[in-house]
Amino acid sequence: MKNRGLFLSFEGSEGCGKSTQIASLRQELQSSGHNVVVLREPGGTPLGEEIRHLLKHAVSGEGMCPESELLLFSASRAQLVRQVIAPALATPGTVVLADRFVDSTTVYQGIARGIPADTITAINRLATNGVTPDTTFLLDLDVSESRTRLAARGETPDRLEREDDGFFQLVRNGYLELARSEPRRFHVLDASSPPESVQAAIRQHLRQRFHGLLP
Ligand code: Z5A
Repeated sequence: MKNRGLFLSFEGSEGCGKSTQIASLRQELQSSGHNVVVLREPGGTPLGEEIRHLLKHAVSGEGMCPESELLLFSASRAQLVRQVIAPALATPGTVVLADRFVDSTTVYQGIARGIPADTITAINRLATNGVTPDTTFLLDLDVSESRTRLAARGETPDRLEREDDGFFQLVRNGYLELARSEPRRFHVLDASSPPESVQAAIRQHLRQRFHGLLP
């Protein structure tokens, strides 16, 4: 492992299994003696959690324009990077597991909402302050399976979950395109296979890429 912490992010469409995989990886890393920090976006700080509410559930968020949405996701991230992620990565042996990071903005606000790429790049740079995941796992899932998993929860869909299938197809294609453009950082997994198979593929990749991280 390197002379600083390790940053792993998990991306994909709704219900693709990020939280499930992060929970099991967290346990395994802790059992191997690592200090593990688990985060979600938007959120992960007191300010970020309030922004999360505005973005997902608040009545005042209905009708939000794409530019406000971009800036709110990015404000949450700017705070998270400076308050939590950068300090955690300054400690060797720490592993940060992020349930979504900057690639979500590139795909949802950039590709799916259609905000120009140069604007997205500039805002992403400001928010992340140059902090980039060492590896990003993309859990690829088709739109109908994603819908089925969300429906099985029986919860009222939030503002973003109410977008139509066309929006989520753009999200899926956008992620796959982004992964193709950064093959060294992204590792794409078939999220429709059983959780244990996804878990095994994640472990195998981490063992190959980061010697000594897992037994
Ligand atoms: N968003 C954005 O637009 N821009 C940004 O910059 C950021 C985010 C950061 C955040 O939603 C929303 O914000 C999201 C993107 C947008 N919007 N949408 N739509 P969130 O944080 O509330 O939720 P999420 O990240 O979209 O996903 P999730 O609901 O938390 O799901 P998940 O963590 O990926 O999946 P899970 O909870 O582990 O699993 C879902 C279900 O599937 C559960 O019942 C599991 O038991 C089951 N599961 C898990 N794995 C499997 C496998 N392998 N097979 C079968 N069933 C499985």
